[in-house]
Amino acid sequence: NLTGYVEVENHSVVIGGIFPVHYRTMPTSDSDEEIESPMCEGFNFRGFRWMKTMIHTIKEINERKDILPNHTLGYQIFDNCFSTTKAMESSSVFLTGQDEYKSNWRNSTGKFLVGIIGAGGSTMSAAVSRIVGIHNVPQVGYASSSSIFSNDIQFPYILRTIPSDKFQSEAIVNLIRHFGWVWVGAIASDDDYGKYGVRFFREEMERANLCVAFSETIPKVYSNEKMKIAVDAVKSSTAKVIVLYATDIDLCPFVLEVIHHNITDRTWIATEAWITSALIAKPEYFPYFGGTIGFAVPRSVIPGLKEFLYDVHPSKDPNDVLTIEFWQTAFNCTWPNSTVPYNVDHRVNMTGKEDRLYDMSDQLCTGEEKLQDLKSTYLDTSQLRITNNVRQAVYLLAHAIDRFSQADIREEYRESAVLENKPDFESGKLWLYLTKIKFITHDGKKIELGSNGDVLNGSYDILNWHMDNTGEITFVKVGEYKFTSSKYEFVLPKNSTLFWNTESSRLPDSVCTKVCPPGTRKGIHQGQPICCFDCIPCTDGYVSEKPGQRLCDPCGENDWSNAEKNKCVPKHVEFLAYEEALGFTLVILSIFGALVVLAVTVVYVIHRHTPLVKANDRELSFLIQVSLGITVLSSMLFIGKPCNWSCKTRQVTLALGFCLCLSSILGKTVSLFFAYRISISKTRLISMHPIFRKLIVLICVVGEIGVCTTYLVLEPPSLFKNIEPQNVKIIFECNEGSIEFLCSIFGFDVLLALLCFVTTFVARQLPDNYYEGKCITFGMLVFFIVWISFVPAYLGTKGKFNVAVEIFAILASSYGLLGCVFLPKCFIILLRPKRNTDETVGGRVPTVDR
Ligand code: TCR
Repeated sequence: NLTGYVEVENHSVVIGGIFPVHYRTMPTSDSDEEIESPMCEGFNFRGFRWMKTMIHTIKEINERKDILPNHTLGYQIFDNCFSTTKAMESSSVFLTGQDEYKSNWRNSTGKFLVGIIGAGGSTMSAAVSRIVGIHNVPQVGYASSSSIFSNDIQFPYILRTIPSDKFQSEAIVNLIRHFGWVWVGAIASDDDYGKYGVRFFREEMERANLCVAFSETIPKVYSNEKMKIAVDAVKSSTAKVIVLYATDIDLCPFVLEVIHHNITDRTWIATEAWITSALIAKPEYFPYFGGTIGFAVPRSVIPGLKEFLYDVHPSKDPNDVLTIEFWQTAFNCTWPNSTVPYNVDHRVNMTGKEDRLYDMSDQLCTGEEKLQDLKSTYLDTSQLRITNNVRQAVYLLAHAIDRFSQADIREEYRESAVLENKPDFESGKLWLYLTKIKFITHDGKKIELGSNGDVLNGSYDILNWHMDNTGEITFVKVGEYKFTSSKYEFVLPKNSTLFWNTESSRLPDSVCTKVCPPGTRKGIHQGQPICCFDCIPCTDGYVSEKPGQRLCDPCGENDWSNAEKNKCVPKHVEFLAYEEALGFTLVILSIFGALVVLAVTVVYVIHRHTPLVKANDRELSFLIQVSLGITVLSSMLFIGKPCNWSCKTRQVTLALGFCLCLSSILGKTVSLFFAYRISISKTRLISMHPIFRKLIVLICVVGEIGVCTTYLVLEPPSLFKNIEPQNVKIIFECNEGSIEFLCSIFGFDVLLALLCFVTTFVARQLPDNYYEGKCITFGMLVFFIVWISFVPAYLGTKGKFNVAVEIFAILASSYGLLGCVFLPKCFIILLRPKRNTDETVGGRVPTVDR
């Protein structure tokens, strides 16, 4: 029941081989009396080519004079039908020559079996290795890439010429990273290849901080529900890039399912096992699978192989059932008198129905069919990748035997010991040679394996599926991935054209959540993959300038976030500006005040000879006018962007202005007070000499100037930028330096004001000239009310309003004094000139003369 090829006669040693020449075993019919090994179905042209390649390589080695010059290699090759049971059956036949069912073991070929090539996929190799491993028979895998074989303890006698999937999984993650995908799905076949490959892939993804959107398996035996789970995962996920970790044969039902469900707009990442598979790279599948990108074992050209492959004809050997089946399947005819019954392929399709792909044709084969006209995977030598691995596997074994046969260091390893097939020969010893073999292949590649039988360094081609002008799928090499056990090199030239099967034909993006735009940050949910997140706007004062930031960055001291939170902008600077309404109004008020003061002065100057003006001490009045002008205009120093000099001058000017004003008033009131004392004592006291009034003013002003100067020298006020990080704006204000000094200069003013008030209040009974005393009392009251209410208002405001309150107080008090002291007099001077006569002045009261 096992099919394959044997050639052992006249050969010194035999190499075993196991290849998947069929896709699957047929279900056994229960009615059979005898228990039989299941039959195979679905002819695999690729596997047939691999098998032929092994034979071709052995033939080549036998003809060579430099390897094993005195000996020739025989072979015994079996088909494993892509099934574990068949593979194990073959391996037991290798060792015993008998079917598993019969228990009397005997030597299979009568020759020494040095090693086995195969057995195809990882799961089968693992099974074979369990049997032959216990007999220490070395095994060289050509397609068994699973990382499990790197484990020396579990699989001590297996070597391979295909790199471990560890490298491929790493390579896939690097590819994903290269294209900026972060959210990728994975589908694996339900065997050692898919499962271990995807496991490694997931670990690598995690390490690279990327996310696996889903990870499903394709069932080995068709199951509707299991397939549905995988397909639904693909359909419902937002991941547009999906890794398919499976052999082409296992992948077929899934591919049909994808087409059945019309799943387009996905980019598939292929593993080396299906990237160049003719089963999947069919033009009719291109709308769904075009643009596939993935890795492949480097291809090679094998001299002479093409001719050897063409040299196949069923008439050569009527017992060669594989060739007959090949012929029948390739040309869809029946070989005359053929006993080959299984030329069918029962494939279960996505609807669960059986789908007969090939059937016995009524047409008889003539034997004249032309292989040249045939388009078959078997004859396609453009993609010799695994095929080349088969060749290298055979060479590896042959080189080891060669080396081994020359080693005569120790008796039991001598050539004769091997070649005379002595029973005491331990095939396990060959292993020691196998792992040390280094050789150069026909295409100049260096083959060298690690002590655990793994390929140490190598490369993958990066292939991309394009459609050429003739409507055929071509595998375009777009880059290369070189690796050693510690390093890798990813070469994907910029100018290589990539085909993407997306609507826009542009690089697909595969993300769970779109990258957060600037102005927001990623808010990752607890327990969810890091690739899925919410975009949370930055808080005030924080920005994210680049898309996809994890955190928002704080703006510097002088900056604040803009409304979109994507840029720091200079903080708004706050001060009472001339341009704004409030500032402007205050300026107008202060200029108006100054003009009124000027007007009063003009009136006084014009009427300087009238009794009223004379009676009230012209000089002091003038000084009051000047000082009021100063205070009114000093409010201008508070408006506008503060700077060092304006900070220094503003309070001092104000204090001096008030000092001058109040001391001048005091000068007046003091003389009133004296006049009063005179009037009540009725004694003729010497009235105050006018020079004393000026002296008072002088002393007060000089004192105030002294204090102010010390203030400015010792602890001057200065500009202060109020930058609080949590503040939206920078407030330009003045730091008043020493509060004590400030209080004392204004305290002096207040003292003067109090003195004024007291002296006039006491003298209020005096019917003075033009109610001077009463007016001043009233003016002082206004002054006090304004400044007392100023205090709470000042403390209750911030920033520029603070300044505005102060200006208001200055203007109000100045206007108050102006109004109270000068308005009634101007009224009399201008509108009641009759009252401004000597009689009035002198008639009522003793003149406070000068
Ligand atoms: N390793 C797979 C089997 C396999 C394969 C292939 C089968 C590989 N490459 C190409 C057919 C064609 C890689 C395994 O199971 O280990």
